[in-house]
Amino acid sequence: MTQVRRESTTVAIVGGGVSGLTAAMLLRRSGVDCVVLERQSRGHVEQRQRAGVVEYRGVRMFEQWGLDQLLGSFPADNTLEIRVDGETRLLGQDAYSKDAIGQAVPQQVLVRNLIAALVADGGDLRFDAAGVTLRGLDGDRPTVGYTDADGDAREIECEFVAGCDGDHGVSSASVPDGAMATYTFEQGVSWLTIMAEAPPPRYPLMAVGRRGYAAQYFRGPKASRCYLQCSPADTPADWPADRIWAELRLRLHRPDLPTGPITETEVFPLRSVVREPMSYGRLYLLGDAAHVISPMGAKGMNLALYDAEVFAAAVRDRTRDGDDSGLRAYSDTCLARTWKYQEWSYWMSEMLHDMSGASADPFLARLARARFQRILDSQAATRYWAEMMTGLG
Ligand code: FAS
Repeated sequence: MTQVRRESTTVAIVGGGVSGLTAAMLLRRSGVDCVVLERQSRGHVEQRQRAGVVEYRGVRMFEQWGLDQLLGSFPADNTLEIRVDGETRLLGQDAYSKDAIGQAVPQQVLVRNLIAALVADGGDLRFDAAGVTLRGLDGDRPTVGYTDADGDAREIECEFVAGCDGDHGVSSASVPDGAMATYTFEQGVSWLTIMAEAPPPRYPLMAVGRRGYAAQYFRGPKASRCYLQCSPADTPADWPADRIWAELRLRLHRPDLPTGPITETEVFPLRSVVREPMSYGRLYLLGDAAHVISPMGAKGMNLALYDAEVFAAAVRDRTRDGDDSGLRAYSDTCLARTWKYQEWSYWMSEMLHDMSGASADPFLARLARARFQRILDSQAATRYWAEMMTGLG
């Protein structure tokens, strides 16, 4: 009979990505015990490249919790360059406020810094945790079972479970049928996503035109994340390096575009998912476990950071003051923000793709250009755009 090692804590966190690690850091800062279970190795999690911008609201959050050193010293993210048929237009977030400046922070760097800070602080992070199972979520003391890196069966009894394990994780799958609604939207557009050891542009760069949408962003002094709108039927094999650079030069209108080794390519369909409510019994879903958003507005990581702060503050108030109002409001609070940014990302994505001919309807293409022109011409529209970019919307 397999011996199960049992223990208990206040919060069991499933998933050691940006939402799980941030929640763990804020909980520890609040004096709340927690254990993080991550199925991948530390090395894998620390090198996985994803998002690249922490919006102003997120920068301010790290400052308020005395953790701003975890953001590193990367450049401010204040201005976006959009090239429309090769013509440059600059959009500044200072249209909303001169001080509300975000920061370019490669997600894997923030993850690495969070792990190092948690370990240094005595945090309980367990990598290579296999076969995680959740039981008793509708009771007062749920348990999380898993097999540790040595192959031993373990069980953690806790007060709350934070499901931070992404869109395909075990947490959302552990919610009984009918207890949660899942809203999905397939945008019908796919992107080739490229990581390259090539110098980034001066400003985050998007380009629209008849060849399709393209973008290039900072991911390090010598690293760029690029996107190329492509056919949903495409695979990375259809995009050898020469073709990628040739297409980027054309769409970004940068004939002198410096190139470099391409380290990663993937074709993914733009899709959005929202799970409602974002909690079930003692299980709370954070980040991509609750919502997936198109990378167009750079809000994926930022929504995950927001959920982590709302959850940590709610658990702190419950364990310290016996006040569970934050936990009861957790789902509504985070869903209100999630839908607001889903709507904004859809608005941006529809506009920029229709300007690039994604919709075969020339009337819609002109509507999209009129919408973009309004952002440039109308102070109110520029201010709305900047407000959403800062995350203060
Ligand atoms: P994560 O997916 O980051 O972390 C979940 C963690 O849970 C993972 O470490 C996983 O290994 C672990 N896990 C899963 N199942 C488990 C189990 N059963 N047991 C234990 N652990 C388990 N957003 C942008 O804004 N801009 C971008 O450019 C951008 N690029 C992206 C590129 C890709 C390929 C992807 C997938 C997402 C991208 N995003 C981007 C969105 C991204 O930033 C997510 O929103 C963000 O990673 C969400 O963070 P988490 O919720 O922590 O989920």
